[in-house]
Amino acid sequence: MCGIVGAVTERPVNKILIEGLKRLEYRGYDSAGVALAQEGELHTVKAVGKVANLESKLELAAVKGTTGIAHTRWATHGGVTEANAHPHVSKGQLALVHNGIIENHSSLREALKGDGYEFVSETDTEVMVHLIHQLREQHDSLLASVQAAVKQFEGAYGTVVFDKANPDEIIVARSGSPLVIGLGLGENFIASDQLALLAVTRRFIFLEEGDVARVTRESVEIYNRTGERVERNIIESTANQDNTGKGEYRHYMLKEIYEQPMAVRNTLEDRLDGSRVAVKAFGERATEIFKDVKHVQIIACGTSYHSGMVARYWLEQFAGISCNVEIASEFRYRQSYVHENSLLVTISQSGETADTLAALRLAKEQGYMASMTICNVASSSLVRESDLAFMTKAGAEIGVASTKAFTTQLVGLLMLTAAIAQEKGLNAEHIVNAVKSLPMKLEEALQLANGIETLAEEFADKHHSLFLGRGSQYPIAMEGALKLKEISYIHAEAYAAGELKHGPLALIDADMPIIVVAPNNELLEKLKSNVEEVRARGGIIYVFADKASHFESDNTMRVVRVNHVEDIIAPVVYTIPLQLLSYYVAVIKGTDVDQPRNLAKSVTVE
Ligand code: HGA
Repeated sequence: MCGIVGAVTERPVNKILIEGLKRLEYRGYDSAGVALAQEGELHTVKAVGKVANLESKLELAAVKGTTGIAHTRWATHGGVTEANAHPHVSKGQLALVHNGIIENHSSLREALKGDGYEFVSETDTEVMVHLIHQLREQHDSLLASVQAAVKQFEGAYGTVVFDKANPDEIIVARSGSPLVIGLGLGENFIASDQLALLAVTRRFIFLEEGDVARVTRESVEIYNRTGERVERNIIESTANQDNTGKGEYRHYMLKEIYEQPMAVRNTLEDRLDGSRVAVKAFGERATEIFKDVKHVQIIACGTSYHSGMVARYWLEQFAGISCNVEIASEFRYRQSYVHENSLLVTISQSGETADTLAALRLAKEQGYMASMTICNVASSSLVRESDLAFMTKAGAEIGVASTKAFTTQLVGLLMLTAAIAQEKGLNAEHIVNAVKSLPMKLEEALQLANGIETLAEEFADKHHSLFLGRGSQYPIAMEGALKLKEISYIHAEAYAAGELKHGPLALIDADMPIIVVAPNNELLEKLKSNVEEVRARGGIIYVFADKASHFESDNTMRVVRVNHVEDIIAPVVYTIPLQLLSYYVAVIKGTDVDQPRNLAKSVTVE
């Protein structure tokens, strides 16, 4: 979500800030801005749209500074306008950027207005800078006024602020939104993600919840939520900064679809030991935890939630263990029942998903036997705060619509199923053997691309669509529908095929394409009956079916034949044609495939 970059150096920071914002830009933003301190003056430059717009304006403005903060915004409060873009300024003195939501902004705003503060934006953020400014008069340092201000903020924030009168220091505070300090030589940096700073440093301090820090060129002082001075570990980053090119591909999303066989191969590497899963891939305590676990509670959002839903079928069938799956934003606000010896599993590409992280923190107080995360970013909050972690090795995913992160999450969940089965003395060899064939099966599925591209033309003028699946393919139908709506803006819903007659059948007509995921398994005959129910009502059907499943193309049905795969890995393989379908429909419709409207990657607000 919002990207933050800050720098306190002896050299001009413009390039560092813009370069940092660009590294985060792929996640999808709506506006951007910088504030620079130069010879006692505070300069802010803002622009709606891409970072390149800000870059041009900044060049024209010809302002420079050796201390500066910058921000890319994904609006939560207030429209996409220059006035609402960050940084926000108080009395021409303090400049502040913020990631998160201040929930009590209305009451703070009223009080501050009463005290004579003038508001120029509709954002929740603006109250922060005015309150810090007001408290500055009662405290002897900016640090102390930020420490006092955060006590009044309800909600979530990663925030960075400086005073033009003392540009040698930047104050940062974190609660609910990530912030990292990058350490240089005689210069220091701040960002919402280490990716923004890889061009300037590899040494990072990840702030913890409630931390407030004072960052100068020479020093970093960190105070915890009770105001005590604390030391935090310095982490040497191994993150890769140069996999951001599109190569021969027209879009990142297409590149990432094609990277899936490799991403799965990387995710499996060193994690298998003959026909067993190497349980240590989950962490030191995995064997002990998996032996005792009696229930798995999965928590996730969006695409990750769909991978969790597939895992429920796997865990109950192959590991003989009960499993619930819940959307994080629901789980965190209800009183749920904690089963005996229950393992909490969170799933998130970025490891910073605000709702999922909040759910993990809540669950820690509720008596789960242990927590585990399936995640793609080793330095993320979810990984740091969980007892166990299985790292997917998808590599950087740039397209906002998730592809390779999803399929590698599925691999992680298959490995979890096998590992728990193994530790409970069940035979998991068939799972491991099937998993080993996945990269090849994914390569085969990618060969369907040309046929799907042609098929996609029939969707270009459609406004609604329905995806159907049964069993573990039902969540794959949900993921297919999500992908289509995310990038082509066609309304898409998914149903378990058996549910059709309970309502959605009323929607069927020739303008509503029905996409069916039909591997050759014991549910195929049931699924065929559901397909006939649609045909009888004039629906046009697009079936992704096993070669041996005897669906035939005719004027009401288009069949895409998928090579036979073992049922256990079929959800992973059938994901590929659905991703390709969404991609080609979006290309035909001319949408912004990699940065679809209104969406952002790494969802750090709730
Ligand atoms: N609430 C602030 C910041 C939004 C944000 O963090 N997005 O990721 C605003 O709307 O400006």
